[in-house]
Amino acid sequence: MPDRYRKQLTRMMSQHAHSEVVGMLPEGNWITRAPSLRRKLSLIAKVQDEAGHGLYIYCGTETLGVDRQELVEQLLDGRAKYSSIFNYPTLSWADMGVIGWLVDGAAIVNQTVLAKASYGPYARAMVRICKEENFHKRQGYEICSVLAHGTPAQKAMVQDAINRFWWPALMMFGPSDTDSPNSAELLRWRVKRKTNDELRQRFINLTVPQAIAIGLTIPDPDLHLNTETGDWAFGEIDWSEFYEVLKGNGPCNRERMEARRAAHTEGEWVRAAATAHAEKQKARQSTAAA
Ligand code: BYC
Repeated sequence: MPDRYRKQLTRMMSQHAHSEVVGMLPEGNWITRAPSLRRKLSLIAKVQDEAGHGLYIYCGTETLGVDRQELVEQLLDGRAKYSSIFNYPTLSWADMGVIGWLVDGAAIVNQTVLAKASYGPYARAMVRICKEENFHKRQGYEICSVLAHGTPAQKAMVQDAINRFWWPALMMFGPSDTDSPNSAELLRWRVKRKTNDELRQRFINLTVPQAIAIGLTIPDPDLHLNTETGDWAFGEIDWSEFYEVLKGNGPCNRERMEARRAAHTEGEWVRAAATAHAEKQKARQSTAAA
């Protein structure tokens, strides 16, 4: 395997795994405040799924000969990135709907293509992850639809959530193609099969009609259908905000990293117990084999 291929995959897959794990925090914040038992069950299941996604992808990176502990340390000491979207706060229950609809929706658009990536362990993880993300997206859209057809206050709450999450969701696809240093190499190796801008446009084309269907407004005065191409043309993305979030200056970067570090420290005994158990099993197996 070429060294650069291994390096690029390790970078991308580890960032992806970290995103799934950090991505549990904004939604975990609402589990105790879900408005009904049914909503609480779905939200718990969704957050648990995200943990599972992180684990599948960390396992995938191990097939590249990378130590998972090293990757986790890179996240905890700030050397590794995770998706910018998770540095925004979740201020209302409607945010749970909008995250499922827009954030998982964006993830599906990106990951359906990654399911055809040239590296088998990553591609195969994406197949299962996309199936689960589909459930997440539907439950999110259903929450939005119920609120959009609810009282004026509920409708205002879900509109406010879209207003806050729309632009950060578009930023999930990464910088525009002219400013994406990794794309050319990843496309050449067929890890990526579509560019950042192509996937962003696909997401917008899919999502705008969904917003219209439930009577919600996309917060972009420049949004209009280009009848020649069939694409929804959209306004300028504020890339300075994107790069500030990447530098650690988003609204919740510090809080997210503090939460991850605390969870890592508090989970030390679990890792020690699991290691001791694995060693015992190994010793038992070698005694039985002797
Ligand atoms: N946030 O050259 P580029 C989920 C970085 S979780 C932060 O275009 P590339 C979910 C990029 O890493 C979904 N950083 O990069 C979980 C690079 O930095 P380095 C997460 C970003 O790799 C819980 C630099 O900017 N999905 O679904 O060609 C609840 C230049 O960019 C971002 C994945 O991770 C960003 N948004 O393309 C709900 C998918 N964008 O490493 C949902 C897998 C860019 O050179 N990853 N950067 O220092 C990918 O598809 C690609 O890595 C990206 C970026 C499209 C994200």
